[in-house]
Amino acid sequence: MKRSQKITRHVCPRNCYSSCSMLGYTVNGKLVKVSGDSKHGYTKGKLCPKGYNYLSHVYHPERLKFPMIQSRRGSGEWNRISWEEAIDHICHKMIELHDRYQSNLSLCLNKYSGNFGILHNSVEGFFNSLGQTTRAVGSPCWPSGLDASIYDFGDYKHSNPEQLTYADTIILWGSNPIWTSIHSVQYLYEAKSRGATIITIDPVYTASAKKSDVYIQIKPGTDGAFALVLAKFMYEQGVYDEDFITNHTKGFSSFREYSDTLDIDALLMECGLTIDAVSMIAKHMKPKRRTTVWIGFGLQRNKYGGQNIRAIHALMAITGNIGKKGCGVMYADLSNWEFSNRITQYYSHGFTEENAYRSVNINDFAHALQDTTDPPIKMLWITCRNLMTQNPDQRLLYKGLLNMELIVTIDQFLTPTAKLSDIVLPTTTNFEEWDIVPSYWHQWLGINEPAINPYYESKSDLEISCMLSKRLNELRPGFSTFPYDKQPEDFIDAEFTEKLYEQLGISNWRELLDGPKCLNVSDIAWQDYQFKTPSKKFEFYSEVALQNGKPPMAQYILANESTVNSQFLLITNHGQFNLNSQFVNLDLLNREEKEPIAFMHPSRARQEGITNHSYIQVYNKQGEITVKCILSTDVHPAALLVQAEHHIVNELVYYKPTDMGEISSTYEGMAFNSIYVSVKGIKK
Ligand SMILES: Nc1nc2c(c(=O)[nH]1)N[C@H]1C(S)=C(S)[C@@H](COP(=O)(O)OP(=O)(O)OC[C@H]3O[C@@H](n4cnc5c(=O)[nH]c(N)nc54)[C@H](O)[C@@H]3O)O[C@H]1N2
Ligand SMILES: Nc1nc2c(c(=O)[nH]1)N[C@H]1C(S)=C(S)[C@@H](COP(=O)(O)OP(=O)(O)OC[C@H]3O[C@@H](n4cnc5c(=O)[nH]c(N)nc54)[C@H](O)[C@@H]3O)O[C@H]1N2
Ligand code: SF4
Ligand SMILES: [Mo]
Repeated sequence: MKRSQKITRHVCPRNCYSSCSMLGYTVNGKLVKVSGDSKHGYTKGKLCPKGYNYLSHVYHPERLKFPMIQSRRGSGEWNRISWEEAIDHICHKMIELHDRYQSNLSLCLNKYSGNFGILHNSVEGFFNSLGQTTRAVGSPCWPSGLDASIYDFGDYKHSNPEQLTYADTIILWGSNPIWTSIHSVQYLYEAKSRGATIITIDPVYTASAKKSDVYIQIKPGTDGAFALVLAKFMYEQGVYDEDFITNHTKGFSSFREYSDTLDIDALLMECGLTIDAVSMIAKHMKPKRRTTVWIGFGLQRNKYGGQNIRAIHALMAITGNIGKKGCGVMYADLSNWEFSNRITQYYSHGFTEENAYRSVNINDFAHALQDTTDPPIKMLWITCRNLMTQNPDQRLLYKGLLNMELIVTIDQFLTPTAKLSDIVLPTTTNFEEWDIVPSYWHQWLGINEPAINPYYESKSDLEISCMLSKRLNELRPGFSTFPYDKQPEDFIDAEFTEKLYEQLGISNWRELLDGPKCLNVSDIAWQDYQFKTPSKKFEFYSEVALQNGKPPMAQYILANESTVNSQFLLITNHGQFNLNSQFVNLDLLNREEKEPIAFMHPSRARQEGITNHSYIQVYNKQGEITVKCILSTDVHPAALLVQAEHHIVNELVYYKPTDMGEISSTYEGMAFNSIYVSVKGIKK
């Protein structure tokens, strides 16, 4: 037999900073190797351990092969069905619900982080084509920080990550790139080799902190206090950029008045820090030293995350570290992607972008399932989501799912969420489908072309949308306006605008098959000082915030939580070898601790009578879990660290909104890191 082989281009579509370009090597129809694509100027041919293990993901023995139906929800009695049967069953139910309620509002979509490829937005497109449905919207990742950026800068955008190399001081403020954003680490090292100082401010002595020059172990949630102290201190020491403040900011005098009232000692006490930490940072933020601060998402998954970020922004504005080479705030950037979003715009039945769905809060989904009425939610479409590991209020969520009339989950694996569904549809990976995947961190765009045939009977989210639309229209003409006769390439065609082509320097998206392309946009964010706020300036004082019922300026509310002494703040960080609930089924090398571990500071363990490596019960009003406890000074005494990849941790987490997020994401973020727990030792 003639040996056939080919090399194809791919992008990793995970909810990850890197959006790596990859090459797939296929021999006789089987993917045999995955490598990084050296034509990608940011990821430069390197992948993370998950990326290098994609073969094990694609051919994982537990991958779903066929559509399946469960005889009773949660029974585990699954039967294989054909796609025709599955789609028919689903469509009949949709029509029945429509006729019962005279609308499609009892049908709810919950989609998030599984795959960020643009063709996956076909799911939203299909739902928009039905008239009004119900939709889980918002984001667990970053809403508070996005809104803080909108209040202060008018938009969220940052410099090309390469600019990190020109910084003299880099502050990793609640970010752990060595684990969650590995490709930016090259720039940190490059900066370091040029003499830069790297400072980490984090309640946990993370892998990134360990490689930094200065580490400040801050009490969780108190970053705003620390940033305000720094801002006040710097100003009083004469370290401020008068030109920037005078010409490009609004509300500085109000901010100064507020900062005059601040008691440095009280605020430092709140952070668990001394003036030494302030002087140390101040030393590295002297005039002419270019400072970049990288604000991580973990910091703002906090009750006051948005305010805390506004305080950090204020510090950077006072010191003039904005709009210049090697300076600025790194957080997120989606400002330059000029896609048409055509794939989502199949609105019908008189509905438009403004009213195409009834929204419920993705972070408070358990309550939404319980409380939504008129009509209630009866059917759930879950795609790119693993609710039963990732969401708060697990018990209520479980109850809510049991109350549904039909749950359909689309996934590659029989996840805990899929196990609670009636129908599970197997879906393709990024080696089996077309797609385009932009990044929220860098400006490179890559493409996915199919390397291999879909795994057994898997189909892409796009194909499933088309099948649904076709069958619905057969059963009830006009039910869906989502086009079902187009090819994936047609949808890609429609996504590219002239502006996007121009910025990428290509005339057809197929040129991406020769290698990823980079947007031709300014490397330095806000270099023109044309901020997008109402005043066109950086706003220390934001009227918009005031109108939205928020403090107009970065503020820190002292003793904002009444803490019972024996409680801990539960910190759930993102792991190195997983991506949320994905990849935990891979046996990755060096994965030391599979068993869930709680890390506790020895001083607290002494108080609680807990010994190293013993088992403890962690509990609160929400639930309880049993975990092994390891004593470590790596974690702040106020905190108990259980990595988020240990999914049982969400049994302790209840919905708690952050302070911002409505502008960027419709709803506030989720304060995953502001949950209190107690512990007790157990014998095991
Ligand atoms: N305690 C705690 N909980 C957290 C967090 C935390 O910090 N602490 N972080 C939160 C954050 S930031 C996030 S983003 C959420 C993530 O929560 P989710 O969005 O629910 O999680 P993921 O695990 O990223 O992906 C969900 C599913 O998508 C599937 N999938 C992958 N590719 C595809 C595809 O192409 N099509 C379909 N249909 N499915 C696909 C995966 O197999 C996986 O089962 O978790 C949140 N939960
Ligand atoms: N390897 C890997 N990469 C990922 C993910 C993953 O699960 N694994 N998830 C992806 C997703 S969905 C997201 S949203 C991002 C998340 O990316 P990150 O924001 O980097 O993730 P976290 O680990 O949640 O938080 C980062 C740091 O914030 C610190 N932190 C928590 N609370 C506070 C606080 O109050 N103050 C300060 N100063 N620091 C605090 C934590 O200790 C942690 O070290 O990463 C993406 N990339
Ligand atoms: S998970 Fe992130 S770093 Fe790893 S291959 Fe995918 S995009 Fe790259
Ligand atoms: Mo996230």
